[in-house]
Amino acid sequence: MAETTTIVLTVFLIGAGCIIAFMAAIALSSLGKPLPQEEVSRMGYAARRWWARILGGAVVIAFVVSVPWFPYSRAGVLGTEQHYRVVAQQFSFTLPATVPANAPIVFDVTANDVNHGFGIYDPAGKLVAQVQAMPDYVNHLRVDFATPGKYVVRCLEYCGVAHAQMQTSFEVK
Ligand SMILES: [Cu+2]
Repeated sequence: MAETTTIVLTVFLIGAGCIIAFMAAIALSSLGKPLPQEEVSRMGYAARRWWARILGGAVVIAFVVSVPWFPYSRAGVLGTEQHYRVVAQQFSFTLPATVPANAPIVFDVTANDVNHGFGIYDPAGKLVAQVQAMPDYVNHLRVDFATPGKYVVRCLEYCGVAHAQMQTSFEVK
């Protein structure tokens, strides 16, 4: 605890020192006669031009660097997945008892009465995927379960008095 306090105090003092030094530098730089307005405008436009170039460059670099992570290369497996129908209704889910692990699958999610939420929790209790379950509409939720085990499904949208009890599970193997 004492160590944390020391770290926080050190970070605060260094940060405060930097801010004070920055303010002092600005105060010192503004000593003397004020600059003419044209000069201030010229400097302002120059700073803005450089800011636009730096930001524009950063956007282009971020775009180029992130190209390998675009999802288009994975489009090849689309259409080959197994589809599983999920129907939500007050206050239960109708869904398959088991789904395969390590294979891309698609849940076709709909509802019989009102809007529900279809939330999938992995064996460790972490939310891994979720989509809305709506009447007269099918949402396609694409998942690929790497870990076999028991997955809990919970309704994630308030749907009536027993909403809090609306949960079930399925097996991934
Ligand atoms: Cu609900």
